[in-house]
Amino acid sequence: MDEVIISRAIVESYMEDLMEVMEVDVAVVGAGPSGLVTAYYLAKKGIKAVVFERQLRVGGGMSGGGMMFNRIVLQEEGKRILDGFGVSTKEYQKGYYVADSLEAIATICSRAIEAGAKIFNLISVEDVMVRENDKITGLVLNWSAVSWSKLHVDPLTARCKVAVDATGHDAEICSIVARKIGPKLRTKTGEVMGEKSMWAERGEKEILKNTREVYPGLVVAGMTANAVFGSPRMGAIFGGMLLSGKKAAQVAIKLLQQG
Ligand code: 48H
Repeated sequence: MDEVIISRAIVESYMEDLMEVMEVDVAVVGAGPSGLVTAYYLAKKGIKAVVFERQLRVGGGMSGGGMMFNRIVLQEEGKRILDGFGVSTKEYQKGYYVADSLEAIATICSRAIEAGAKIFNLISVEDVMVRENDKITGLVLNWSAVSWSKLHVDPLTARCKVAVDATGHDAEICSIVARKIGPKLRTKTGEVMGEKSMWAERGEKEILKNTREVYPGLVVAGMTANAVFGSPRMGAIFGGMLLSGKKAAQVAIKLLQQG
């Protein structure tokens, strides 16, 4: 066993992938359920997609299920998405299905990578790249450890044709855009409107309408979509996150086709 060979293998293989994603079709921020589903549906269509995740682990809020009971609930349409991934679900009552949140997230992540998506953990997106036509043209990256250590280290960048904000409740990328570029999001106020209190039925219904291009070159997915457009939260029902991820991929594909 040669430790240096092991080290070289890790560094070379990682760098190869990192170099590869410096220019992609779609860059997704956040490896929660919506971001991973988006990446899967893009990769399945042969689109070059990358996901940057701040944390050590993937899965965002899904792994914790509801209040740390690692189970999620899905309605019929959400269950069908999990069926497609081969994740088992159990009917609890008519129209309510329950699944193991760890099985769900592990499977979706594995299928996304298998389909060709690249996923990088421990990298935070701290800004966006823009050009004269006010279009998002890339993401600004740094090691999460840099911000956690409160170090001042300048970032690197990755170019993309479309970016997807799947950062969850905080809608981080949209907030950066509204703060740095101006209140130009396609919301009523131009700003991130802020998520509203729990109303599962409405939250789940509105998330699909909210999953769209919110700024040239920037699509919102998952909880971010509701936070940006001022729709309610929905608790531990996860169908909306999966359906939103699928729709975000479709929106991104349309944008790529339009050039
Ligand atoms: C890199 C980042 C950055 C950054 C954040 O929170 P998530 O699970 O998001 P969704 O929208 O896929 O799923 C939401 C769901 O988990 C949830 O919270 C629900 C349904 N809540 C309902 C309710 O009522 O509370 O994942 C977002 C991911 C996380 O892993 C973050 O670490 C990551 O994005 N992230 N990664 N750069 N700047 N910001």
